[in-house]
Amino acid sequence: MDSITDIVVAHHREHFPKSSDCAIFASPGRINIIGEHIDYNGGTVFPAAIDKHIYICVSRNNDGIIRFASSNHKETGEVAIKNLHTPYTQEHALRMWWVYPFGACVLSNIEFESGLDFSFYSTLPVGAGMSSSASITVGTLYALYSLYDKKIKNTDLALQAQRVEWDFAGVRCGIMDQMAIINGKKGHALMLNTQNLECRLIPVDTAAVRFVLVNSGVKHSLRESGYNDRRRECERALIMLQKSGFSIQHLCDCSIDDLTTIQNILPHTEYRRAYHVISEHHRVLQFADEIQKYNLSKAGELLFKSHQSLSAYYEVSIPLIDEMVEWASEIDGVYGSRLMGGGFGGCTISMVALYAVEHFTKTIAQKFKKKENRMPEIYECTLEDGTHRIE
Ligand code: GAF
Repeated sequence: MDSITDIVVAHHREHFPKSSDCAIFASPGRINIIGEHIDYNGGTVFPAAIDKHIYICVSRNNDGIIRFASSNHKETGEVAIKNLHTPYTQEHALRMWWVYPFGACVLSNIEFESGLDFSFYSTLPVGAGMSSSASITVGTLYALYSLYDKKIKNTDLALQAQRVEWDFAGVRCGIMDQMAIINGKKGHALMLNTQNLECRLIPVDTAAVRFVLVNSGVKHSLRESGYNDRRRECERALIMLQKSGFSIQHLCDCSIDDLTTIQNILPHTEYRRAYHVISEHHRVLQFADEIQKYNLSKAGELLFKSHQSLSAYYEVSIPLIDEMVEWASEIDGVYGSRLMGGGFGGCTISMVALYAVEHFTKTIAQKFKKKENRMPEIYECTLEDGTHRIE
């Protein structure tokens, strides 16, 4: 069987037959075990990099052009280096899949002395909530800095990748995905404080549990979903609380005990959003505690609670995902399950005892097929290293 490097190079040569001296990088997707929609509210989150990747192959050309090709898209992209910073090019790129690597080339501020041919070969599903956009952006930046021999701290690279989402894709995402993708470590999750960007690596006992994702098949795109709306609602809630005397900088600075007072201050919608954010932050800290004490059942319960809150208070779930979580809760050996990522579609994440993974997969697939008349994609994930060079 061909190695992944052979496959990636063959794919590159299909698009760029004259290429030589390819450099290859692997950029993982991420799961978020718990801590949803709190990375832009000053919360601590609990994500991990996984074993599904976007492989980035890059070679130099003498044409003064940067080209992009992908195993996921038929159309390719190209931009002359001299036009990289022109508003017209940026406007055009906005509508293309390659807006992310293009934005990375622009924001890296590298002075390109030759053209580059990029190809992306993906084992990471797009639009399933595993953060393919952060993976391709972080991966492209990493490849650029590596090729040009420039040093950059992981945190600065993650912030630059976040900027690409904000300025080029128009999504005001938090920093969780980029930080998880660049800082991931095999067998570990990250406890990431999104206020000071400190990361603690927490070992996860992979001999006892697996994280299994079930894709609802309902395409989630942060560009089109209510993600920015939720962010605005949280900002409004924060300003209202500050005006009524709370000396806080982020919603997550409130404690769970503040919720009673907050209910009397905020209007209905803003209260519900704040309720989710503040209670979710509390759950992350409890989860970290329980998982380190190997209290898997207690840790798992927090995942179910997280889902209830995402569905009822943050209103980012959809009926199919609510049902998928319900099915998971009825299966023996499932510690917890919830919607993962931005929401409005995408995946569920379930924490499943190792012995029960096969049974879980079969049962969920049957129920899903019966309901939707199609088979779901199911991904068992291991926790892996962050973006790195493989050749
Ligand atoms: C998406 C965003 F990109 C993250 O920053 C985060 O807010 C997540 O949705 C929700 O927790 O993945």
